[in-house]
Amino acid sequence: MPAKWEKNRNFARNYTLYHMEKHFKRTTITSALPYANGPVHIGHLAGVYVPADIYARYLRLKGRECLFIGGSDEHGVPVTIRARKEGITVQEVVDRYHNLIKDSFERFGISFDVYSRTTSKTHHKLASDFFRKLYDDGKFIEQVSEQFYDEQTGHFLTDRNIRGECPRCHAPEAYGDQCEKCGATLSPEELINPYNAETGNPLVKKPTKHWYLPLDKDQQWLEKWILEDHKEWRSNVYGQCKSWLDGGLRPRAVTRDLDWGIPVPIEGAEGKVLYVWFDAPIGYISNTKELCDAHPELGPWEKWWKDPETRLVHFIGKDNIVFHCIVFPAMLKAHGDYILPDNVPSNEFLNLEGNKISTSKNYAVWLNEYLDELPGRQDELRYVLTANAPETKDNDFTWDDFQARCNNELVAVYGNFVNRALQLTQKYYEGKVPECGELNDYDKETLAEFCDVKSRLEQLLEGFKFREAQKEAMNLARIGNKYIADCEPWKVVKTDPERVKTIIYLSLQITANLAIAFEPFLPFSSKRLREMICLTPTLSKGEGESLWELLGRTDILPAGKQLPKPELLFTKIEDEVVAQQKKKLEDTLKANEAAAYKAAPVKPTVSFEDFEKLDIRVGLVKSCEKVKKSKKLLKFILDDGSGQDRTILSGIAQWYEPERLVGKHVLFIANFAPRQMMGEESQGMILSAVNYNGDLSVTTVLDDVKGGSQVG
Ligand code: B3M
Ligand code: ZN
Repeated sequence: MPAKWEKNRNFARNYTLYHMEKHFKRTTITSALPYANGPVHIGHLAGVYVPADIYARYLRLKGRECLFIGGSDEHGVPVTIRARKEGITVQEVVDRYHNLIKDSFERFGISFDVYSRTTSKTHHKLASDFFRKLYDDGKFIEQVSEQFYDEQTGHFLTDRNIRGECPRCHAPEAYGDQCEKCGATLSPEELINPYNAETGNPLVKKPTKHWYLPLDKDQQWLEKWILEDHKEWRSNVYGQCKSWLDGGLRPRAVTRDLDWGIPVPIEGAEGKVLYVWFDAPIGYISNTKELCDAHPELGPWEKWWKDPETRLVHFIGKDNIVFHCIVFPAMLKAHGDYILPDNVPSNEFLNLEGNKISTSKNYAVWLNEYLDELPGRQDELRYVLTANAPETKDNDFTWDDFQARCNNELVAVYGNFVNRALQLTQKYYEGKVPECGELNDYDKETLAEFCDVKSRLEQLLEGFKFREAQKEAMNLARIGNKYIADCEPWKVVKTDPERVKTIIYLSLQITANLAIAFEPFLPFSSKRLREMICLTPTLSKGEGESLWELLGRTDILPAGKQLPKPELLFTKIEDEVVAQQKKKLEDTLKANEAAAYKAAPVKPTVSFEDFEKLDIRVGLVKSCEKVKKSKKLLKFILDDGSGQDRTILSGIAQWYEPERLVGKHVLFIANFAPRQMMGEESQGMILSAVNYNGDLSVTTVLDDVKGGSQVG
């Protein structure tokens, strides 16, 4: 084995051993609790759930003790907004979306050990007790402050419900916490002319009492804990934390004036609830408790949250960094007994066809719709989302890229190699794994290329570099493809059949390696492939050895093993599918544009006399054709009732095939000063309506009238 590989292997082993096995016995993996105010979309998947699932599957494959905790976030303002929009109760909203989200995660193979919800009894009690303990221990400060209040509805407003002009870019409808136009983080005080986002009512300030977590007191230990002890965190996470810390932490309110949420469990707090960002992360703990209570074999829930030998890892999106790295750790520390996160791998955002994904604007690829419209294609989406994961910067999902990656990588590289290896096994050996002969130099070279795949994958996965890790797995298929193409067994079989046995034997071993290597990333196809090569965990050699341990070996499938008839692992994504999906998004954009359209302000008043100066008439289109050398102009010949043809040129070629207009009645200005255009005289102007998006639509009359009729 080349020395270079040996070094890599040792490094990876040491790293793994050092970080995982020495320090931690088990891992609690959490993934951000999605708001139950809409279905989950590919942005959520790429940012949080796919990487978290890869990690959980990997740890399980390695036989490591871990729990993967998920659930819906059912409090907060977004669900209440949705309820008002849809005209149903908040409970109905959260029931609907919780079930939809849970079901689609399951269908997509996100392998949560538990997926519960923050409206559960367990959670209400735990979150309430958590707050009460901090309160009893004097960890909060009480403060009366002036908050925005809508006198007409009698409600205090949360940041998200306040809108107004952005002080930075002057967009008219910035939110109280953020401007979607320029991305600035805002506080409602900064907005110019704040108003209630839903009623449009202007707001006044009114005093109200709330409980605050005095984060300023946590500044010091947080600085040490993050900036010194966790330099290994991703640079985007570390950087955001540093800028929060550099800016100096301030007390944060953990209660709100709202009627939806967990009531603040102290006297004198009627009408107030826990702030959603106070209760939601506690949801991770509640959901773990629910799971462990139902499965005593997992041990008491405290083992997963309070034992220093447990490693806590939060998978989140970048807008959640401050809550998971600063606020929640401060809460856990204030409570005492709890462990703190060891890592918080957060991704950046995924855009869609160059635009921002938006739940409120319905612009997304929704997981439930994807599953319905592209059935059985879970791994294709998982593959593309990981290949394109926004790990270090925002990334773009496009359907063309989706198709290209599926067809050129999954089908043409991975699927093709596996299919060749399995088909040749059927063809030459009736599906039996052949004996391996003596290896030649090329065989050895090929083996050397992947003998360290396990340590390379481990190193990348332990470092949360899922994109690179998946590439590594795909590289194995490239090695296999090249090997089989270079060895040309279909030719060699005529001259040296013994040699072919070795080629196929090794190809099958690479196939087995692929099934294992892709297992965390593409669980559906890995399972199918394992069935095709009869590779079940029971086949692994040695007691208690996990499937993962076989990775990199070349004796996984024993000679003589009978394999069933193979089927294709992947099939192409057809052009129609892509076209349909693209059209759907374009339609949404159009609908949003139309919905956002506001008619231009009305021009200054004109007198009847002024109006009468215009001679608007109906013309019957006798002929219509494109003007040569012009992309814009159509040339009309009109019957204007005068007995003579009238020629008018109009810039609407982009919107009409000329034939469509022949025989139609159009409105035109008859006394418009004649103009020379492209060497022709245009005698008037045809009237068109300008749609919200700039499209032109020619005006006409409802009934048949004679050419030359006046309009007025
Ligand atoms: N529901 C925010 C979000 O979906 C929030 C995450 C909670 S994690 C405790 O962006
Ligand atoms: Zn702005």
